[in-house]
Amino acid sequence: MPRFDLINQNEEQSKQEKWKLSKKSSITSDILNKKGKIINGQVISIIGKNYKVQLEDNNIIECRRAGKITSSHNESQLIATGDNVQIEISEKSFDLSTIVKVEERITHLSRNSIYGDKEDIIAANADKLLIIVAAAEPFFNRRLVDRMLISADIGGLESAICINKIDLMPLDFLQNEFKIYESLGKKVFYISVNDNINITEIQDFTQGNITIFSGQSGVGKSSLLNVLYGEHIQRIFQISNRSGKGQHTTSNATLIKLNEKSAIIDTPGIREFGLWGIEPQELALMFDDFEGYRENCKFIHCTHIHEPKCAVIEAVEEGKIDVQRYQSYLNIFDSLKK
Ligand SMILES: Nc1nc2c(ncn2[C@@H]2O[C@H](COP(=O)(O)OP(=O)(O)O)[C@@H](O)[C@H]2O)c(=O)[nH]1
Ligand SMILES: [Mg+2]
Ligand SMILES: [Zn+2]
Repeated sequence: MPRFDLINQNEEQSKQEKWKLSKKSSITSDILNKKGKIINGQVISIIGKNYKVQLEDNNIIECRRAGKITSSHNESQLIATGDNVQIEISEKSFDLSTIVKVEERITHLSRNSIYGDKEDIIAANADKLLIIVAAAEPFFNRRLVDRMLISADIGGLESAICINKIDLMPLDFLQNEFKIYESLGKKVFYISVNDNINITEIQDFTQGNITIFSGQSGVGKSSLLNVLYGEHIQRIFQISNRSGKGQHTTSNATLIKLNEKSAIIDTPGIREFGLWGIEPQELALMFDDFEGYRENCKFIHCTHIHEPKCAVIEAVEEGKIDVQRYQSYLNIFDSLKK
């Protein structure tokens, strides 16, 4: 199977080695000339109060935020994985370098924090969200898929669905379950990591952009990343996960740069996905399949839940709107009221 160009990552590691050495010896690299200067980078992971930042030259440094920081984001969501930042390289030691500015986010994937009613930015500045589910073990949860699709729309991300473990279920059953998403213009990939089916489609999808991989635990996310990008990257994951253990992190998404243009953002297994950034009365507008009906309800402020002469409910009853999509609507509407 063809692999992504991992040379950068290798280079980066050896650069880091050199760099460590440079603290002890007189070996110099480009970065050494940058002490005291401001340079651009991207946050690749957050470990407690520390941020791993990949600099323009691909060096990775671990740093803290400056006491005074320029940003348009609020305090609780000041810095997220994927953020483009400016770093002031410390005169004394690279580890004392600080983030002095966070650039405006182009896109974001966020949810309602599991720690209370606030926004949890999972990742910033990705292009795409790949929602990974399993045909079985665990059986896919379409409620979760619908939530994630909406979250991608809110945050400005292109989204697609990847169904793994198709070796465990009849394909026509799966296609029947997911054809609604194809009719909504979403790409739906049917893959099996175990049987090596359609893996290259995922590779093509991720090529040339930043893609967030997200899904419940057990769906085969690690297996997929492993066949796609090799054990090499897996190792990087494990290292960054290990160092993050036992620390309180609001987001431990990890950005892995594959080449100049492509990166993957790996996210921890998702159990719940509360939506953030949407009001209950806006929700129906996020369901493209309700279009053509939601405008025709008797009441202008129809919530499509209990009102008489609701064109959406009628369409559900007539089988014109997928009943499971409507269930997701009810389910999300209810969660947004709280
Ligand atoms: N039958 C089947 N099992 C798979 C497939 N892909 C992964 N698995 C298995 O699913 C389990 C969970 O996989 P893992 O990659 O750890 O899932 P993650 O929690 O999403 O990272 C492992 O036992 C894998 O061997 C597949 O295509 N078919
Ligand atoms: Mg895993
Ligand atoms: Zn209605």
